[in-house]
Amino acid sequence: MRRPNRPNRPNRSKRPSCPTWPLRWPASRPRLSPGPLRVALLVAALAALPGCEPAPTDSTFPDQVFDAGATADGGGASSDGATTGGDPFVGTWGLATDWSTCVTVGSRIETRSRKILRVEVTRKGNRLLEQRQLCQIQLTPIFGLKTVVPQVVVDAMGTWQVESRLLGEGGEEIAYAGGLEGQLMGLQMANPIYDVMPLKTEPSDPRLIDPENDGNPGATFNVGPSCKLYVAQRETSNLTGRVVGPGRIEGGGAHATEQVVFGSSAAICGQTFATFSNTPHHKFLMLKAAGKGWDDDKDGTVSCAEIVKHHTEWMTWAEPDDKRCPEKP
Ligand SMILES: [Ca+2]
Ligand SMILES: [Ca+2]
Repeated sequence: MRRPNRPNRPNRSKRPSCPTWPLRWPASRPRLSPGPLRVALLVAALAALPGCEPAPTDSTFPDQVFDAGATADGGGASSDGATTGGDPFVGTWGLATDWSTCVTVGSRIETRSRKILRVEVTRKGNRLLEQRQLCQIQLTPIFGLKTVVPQVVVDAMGTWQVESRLLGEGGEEIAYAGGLEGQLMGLQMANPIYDVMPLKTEPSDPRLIDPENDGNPGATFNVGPSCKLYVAQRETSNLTGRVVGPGRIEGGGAHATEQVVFGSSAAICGQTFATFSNTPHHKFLMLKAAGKGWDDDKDGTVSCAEIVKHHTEWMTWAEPDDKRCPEKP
């Protein structure tokens, strides 16, 4: 079933170019087979220095609104804005995803992508209608050098919708089948999951955006202490797991990254290397916010910042271990 979601028009008072994230529901099977994934990284064994990270700015993009007539539960609001006494799945959740990628640079090494998201869940039957927002992303260093995605790039992603399923509710175990999603950095697409990526040779592709307004096509990532990389990136993924307790879902998933590099401030960080998504070693944890004491400012809602601040209380990231990267994918 195709259920196009029409986002509100973005407020264009700040910047002329804004992604709109009209996420359409899949009409055909997803293509997650990644083929030769490539990721750009700095390989020179330079001394590792802290990467810079611009201060966060407000998102210019509006929230999307579900049009499916989803119902909130009938419970009352608790002090932290999460519902109580109603549907155990409805309300605000924190989601931490920990993706494993193997990079071939001579030998294979593992790098991990650690993301913290805020998820607002409503429900219709066994469908969980999730509005997701990326709050923070951290990439583990490669050869001591870290790629930093500036917060302004993260904030420009706005929110998007994912439709997940609960399987076997009422039985002894409930499986969680997370919906397919496409997370875009440095570009917008009519269909973030299925549209073809821009070409490296077409930096004037109108779908590219410039979140940090630096005049370079797409998003600018900081690599190491001083190198800047100009990219458009899509991550396609879905989570698969199980409900392991009240308000707690754990598991792994499928994940693929497509990255188009338009240029770099120095040739040394514009090189690309073969990568593959290390499926057996992905993991995620999704935890409902109700009753956790995350609402530090007592405003009745749990914000991205509050989820980020408290995530270390419940999420343990896997440390990179090259032994997780097999000899052959
Ligand atoms: Ca840019
Ligand atoms: Ca709050």
